[in-house]
Amino acid sequence: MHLVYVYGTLKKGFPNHYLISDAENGVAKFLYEANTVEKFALVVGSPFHVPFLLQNTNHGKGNVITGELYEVDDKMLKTLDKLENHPTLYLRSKIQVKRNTESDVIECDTYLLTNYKPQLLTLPMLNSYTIAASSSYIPPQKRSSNETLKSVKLTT
Ligand code: PCA
Repeated sequence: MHLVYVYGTLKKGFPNHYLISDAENGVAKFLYEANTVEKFALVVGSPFHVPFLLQNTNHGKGNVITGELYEVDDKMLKTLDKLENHPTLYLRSKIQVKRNTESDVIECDTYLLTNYKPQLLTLPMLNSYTIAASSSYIPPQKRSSNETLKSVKLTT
């Protein structure tokens, strides 16, 4: 099993939650709401209003982010990797989270945006992805391929 921290459209009540809650895609068990130990920049970007947790640049920018911790099996991890276009768009990466201020640090996987355009750091930085922010989200099925990539990633 794997521990996966979700902070965006996979959360309960958000547009891609159906993927993590569908047993056809594998097993996922919601554990609890959790906060990142490190501060991160969580921004909504690209023409499709996609939430991105930016890989840390150690500029001391951003916030402790609230999301949800799940325990998932190999099959579900593969489903999530596909949705997140790992490792081309997001990179599944290890981060540390805590259930609350007194609890132990948990190491888990999350999907970070790497090699991103520096302009993303000028966008408003959220503490958590909200329903209001998700109202403008355009799901992958409605985008032409690679447009998200081109708009947020530095070319390699
Ligand atoms: N889904 C993943 C990463 C960004 C997104 O929209 C998540 O909810 O964590």
